[in-house]
Amino acid sequence: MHVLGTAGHVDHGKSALVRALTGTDPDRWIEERLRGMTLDLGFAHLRFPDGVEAGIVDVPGHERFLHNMLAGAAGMELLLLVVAANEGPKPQTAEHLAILQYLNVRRTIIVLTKCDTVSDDELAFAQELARENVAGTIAADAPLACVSSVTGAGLEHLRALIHGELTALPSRAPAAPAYLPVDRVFALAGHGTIVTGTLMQGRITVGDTLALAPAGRSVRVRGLQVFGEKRDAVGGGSRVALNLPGIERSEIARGAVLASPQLEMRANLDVRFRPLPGAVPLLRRRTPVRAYIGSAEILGTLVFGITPQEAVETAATLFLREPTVIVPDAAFVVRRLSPKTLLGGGTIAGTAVAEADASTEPSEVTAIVAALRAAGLAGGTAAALGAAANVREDVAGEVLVRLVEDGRALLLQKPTAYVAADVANDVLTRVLEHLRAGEGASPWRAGMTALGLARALGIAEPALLRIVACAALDGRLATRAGYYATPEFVPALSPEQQAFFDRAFADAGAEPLDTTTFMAGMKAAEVRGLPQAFETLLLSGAIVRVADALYLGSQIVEVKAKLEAALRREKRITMAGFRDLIGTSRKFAVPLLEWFDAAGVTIRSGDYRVLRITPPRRSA
Ligand SMILES: Nc1nc2c(ncn2[C@@H]2O[C@H](COP(=O)(O)OP(=O)(O)OP(=O)(O)O)[C@@H](O)[C@H]2O)c(=O)[nH]1
Ligand SMILES: [Mg+2]
Repeated sequence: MHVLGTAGHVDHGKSALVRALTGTDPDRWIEERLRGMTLDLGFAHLRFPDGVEAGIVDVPGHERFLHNMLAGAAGMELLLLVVAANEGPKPQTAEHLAILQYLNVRRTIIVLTKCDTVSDDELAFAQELARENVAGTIAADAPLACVSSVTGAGLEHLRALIHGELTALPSRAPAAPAYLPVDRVFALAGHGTIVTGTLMQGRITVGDTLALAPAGRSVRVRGLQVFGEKRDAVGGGSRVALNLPGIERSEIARGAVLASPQLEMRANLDVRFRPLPGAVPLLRRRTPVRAYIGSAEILGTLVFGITPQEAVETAATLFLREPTVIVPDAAFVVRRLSPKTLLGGGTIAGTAVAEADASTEPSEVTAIVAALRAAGLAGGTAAALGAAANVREDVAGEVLVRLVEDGRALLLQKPTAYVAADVANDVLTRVLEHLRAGEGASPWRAGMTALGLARALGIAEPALLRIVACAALDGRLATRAGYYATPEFVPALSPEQQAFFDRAFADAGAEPLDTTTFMAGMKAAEVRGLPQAFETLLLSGAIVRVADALYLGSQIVEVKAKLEAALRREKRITMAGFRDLIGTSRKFAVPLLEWFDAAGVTIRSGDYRVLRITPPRRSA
């Protein structure tokens, strides 16, 4: 479905035209009918016999109500630019056009109204005038219809034009997250709070949970209606009424947004801004503005790096006083605080705009790939990448799973995030190069820690850690006790290092080495890389540290074998029994048995140790 909107100067016959086309008077308020003037947005339903339909948003033409016009303007895709044939284009004809050029209008039809009040010559002149006035605007090449809402003349021709344009409009991104700016809120006795708006993109189904901005709470959709008809689900471009239980009328107002929870609220926005030519002299480096986004008017400040001197697109930041939910590439318009002069508008920079390349992939895949690249090493969840790519979370999830299967994305853990494979691979290539260089220079080292690698490569440790952990899982890196190495790497001690350790243990004989004395000896020895080599021996189990004592791995294996044999024989053993069994002193026996307890070999039971029957813990 699509939304058709009116625009044009006050009293030019917009509402009368809507009534003539649909039978519905868009002027809902008694005050409007009494004054014969539209004050706020009006709505109507246009339906053709073949089922083609559209929602109509009728706007006020009076400049005092421009804020209301702005609240309804963002939803329009097909514009009826209304010009009274007897008056010709007037200030708000131009102002409405200026606003709508920044928004989402795709097609325009120029409608000359009140044709019954002018002569043929005057009508021909009015057509010429209208054409001249829209030159260079979004209405430049628009078809033109002359109608009278009073006599009905020309209405059939206009209907045919509208029908043609509606059927030619592309459907509104169904795979995008739901985004509905609220334009009306009211309470209905027995039903609670009802809100209406134009569903700009995505789908809403009864029972959905949506996030309400700026309130920052979630709401459940109890019921849906499109122009008085109950629906189970609605798609983009529909005029929707939602029944929201548990929300007070006072908690929600025009300008609020109901959106898929994956879309986040933001208050600082990078924008591409194009000023109106006349507004250029009004711009300052920091310009206070009223920003119009969706149906909202939010006060904020537009900040330029370089203040524009011409009416060309420039990058800027829009700081909003209140956050709102935004979809990528959302359109906005800004006015001056006071007087409320229209300054210009543009789009809010999406995180990822897929390049329009010749790729044959579905647009959501290209958009997600672009979002992945933009997210860099930190990557993102399906929800976040989907939000950046303007793709619904579940669709984004499916696309990402396929990208992982195709090797184009990696799924990292803690926290879960998808990262572009080429981004991760670049890092991994650098990691492997760095490791290989280190392994060549100091082959006695067990490897490098993630922190060491992160510092050496100038990459944040959390991001790097998740990449190397993922590479370790699929075997592209080896890891042991927090050290990373190339998969084929086996550490090797230098002959001097090997000699040092051999001598130390040979000197000690059957006794274990005292750690403190050993460390001091290592320091004094002046053999290069000894502490790292020692670490490597500890990691490989060639040396085992038990409390303050150092054993050779082979010694521990021997003691363990004796202990297990004795326990199988005797079922249990005391500390004294163990001491005698291995012929050592109590000083070494106590920590050794505790070490075997911790290693899952033995278990303590009163004064005795018994064999642990449950499968041993991995720490052995
Ligand atoms: N003769 C004639 N009068 C018309 C026609 N269309 C509108 N009018 C009259 O023009 C006046 C203004 O019409 P509206 O439809 O209220 O104008 P509008 O553009 O909606 O005005 P605002 O919403 O206040 O900007 C009314 O008195 C209508 O009856 C038409 O085609 N022919
Ligand atoms: Mg009106």
